[in-house]
Amino acid sequence: MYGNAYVGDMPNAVPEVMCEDPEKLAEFEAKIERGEKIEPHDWMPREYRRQLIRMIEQHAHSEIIGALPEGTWITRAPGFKRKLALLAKVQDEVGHAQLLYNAAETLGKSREAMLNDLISGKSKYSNVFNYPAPTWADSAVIAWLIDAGAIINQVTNSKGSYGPYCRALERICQEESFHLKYGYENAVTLATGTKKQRQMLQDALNRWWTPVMHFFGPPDKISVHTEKLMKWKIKLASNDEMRQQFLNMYVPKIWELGLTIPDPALRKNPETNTWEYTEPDWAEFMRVINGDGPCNKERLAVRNMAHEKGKWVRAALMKPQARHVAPLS
Ligand code: BYC
Repeated sequence: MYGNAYVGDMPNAVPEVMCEDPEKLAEFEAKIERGEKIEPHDWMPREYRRQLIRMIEQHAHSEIIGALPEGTWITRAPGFKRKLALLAKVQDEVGHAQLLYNAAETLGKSREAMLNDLISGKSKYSNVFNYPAPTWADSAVIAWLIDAGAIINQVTNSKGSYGPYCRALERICQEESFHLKYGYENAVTLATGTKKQRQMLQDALNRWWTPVMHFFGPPDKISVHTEKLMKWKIKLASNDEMRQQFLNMYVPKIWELGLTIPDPALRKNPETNTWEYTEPDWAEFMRVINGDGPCNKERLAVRNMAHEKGKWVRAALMKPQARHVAPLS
């Protein structure tokens, strides 16, 4: 089934991809099959372009909005070294957004339009950043487990078909690896600390488990875009495959720290070699990604404020004289 891009609004409307020049489409798909990259100047189906813009834009928004929950801990980080590390991490995340907006722009949507769609609530961004980070342990869990999930997703998709997105992902993954180590170190410090610190970490894990399970997207059987994205190698693994990979790699590490995962049904089935778990509440997921999570309004209000306050900077940078380099005296 070809997702939701249809030409015309009649009941017998045809999927847009079927209106493409069949020869060009076949050539395009053969190129992807051979493992070659599609570059911005290459011919591509409108639906491929639309899907890439949607996904890369959402990813870019997730990076700038994702800087907010951890960003609130910069002024309160315990100790100077952690403050420096967190500052660098948050700065990296904003830099990732920059790389991703650049990649999305190669497909023809302007940065201004993307930012407007974020602020107006038209575009989505990752569910996880609509939850609060009330303790230092929450920032540790974000940096460890959310970044771990992001690495699984991004390393996989960096082998994809669209050149600019893949190159951005490769660079991003290198930085995310540092974030993961930083998050893990913070988690280990809390797990091996006082009883109060261990409890703080456990409470944070309890809060984040459901959002982390949601992070990889809805189950394959109800995912809207996976089939098409995988056919065109925009996505190299399905949502459930990535969730399984995360569980395989991180459940043992979480248990190793003496933490309890808040899902009594979680176990690896030795016969199927897959993890069984209680389905996280998908109704909650839908509410959160559609604007009704605990922090959606707050996140967009902060983003809007930053956008407004930065107006004069953008205007100054766009002035022709701002582009001249001052002569050396
Ligand atoms: N959150 O058909 P499906 C980071 C939406 S940031 C919100 O399965 P798809 C970090 C989906 O968009 C890294 N929405 O979708 C930053 C679709 O809605 P629309 C974030 C979600 O695209 C700062 C609908 O549900 N990573 O690491 O095949 C600090 C149906 O879903 C989510 C990326 O953005 C979600 N979790 O697969 C720390 C990776 N999941 O658009 C860390 C790039 C699904 O039809 N994105 N939806 O209205 C992807 O890989 C894919 O888009 C997904 C979803 C796997 C997320």
